[in-house]
Amino acid sequence: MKKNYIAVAVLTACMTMTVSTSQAEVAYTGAWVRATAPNQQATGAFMQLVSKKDTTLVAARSDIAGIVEVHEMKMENDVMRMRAVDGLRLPANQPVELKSGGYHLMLMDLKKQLKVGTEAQITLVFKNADGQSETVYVHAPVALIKPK
Ligand SMILES: [Cu+2]
Repeated sequence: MKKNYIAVAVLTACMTMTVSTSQAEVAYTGAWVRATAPNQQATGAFMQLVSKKDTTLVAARSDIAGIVEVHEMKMENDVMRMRAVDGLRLPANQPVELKSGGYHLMLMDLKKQLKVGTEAQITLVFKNADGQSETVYVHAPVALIKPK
């Protein structure tokens, strides 16, 4: 009797794992957050995102920042400008790079200094064309330059 119970528990665990794997459409690699000086209010977060299906990054948040926005950096009349974009589209299977000088996540209203060697957590919310949303929890090391 006890043996059966364990078998069922293992089976249930496997099923749960299968379900969550099949739902994961978005993956990230190479995430990092730029370290800050004391009292610095904002910094950037960078990574590569790829989705199995067309989807859009619709929201981002983090415990360490009051506001997290998707920014685009562009040269305009010889001046580098940043502006917030409403949603970042991820076409199926096409990696999108969030990097210095291009798209990036802007962490503003920082609640603490981000020190090298620590880790920042950022939550990303995606919505695909079918209206399904997916939440991705990003663990990003804090560094001065892009880690290798
Ligand atoms: Cu920015």
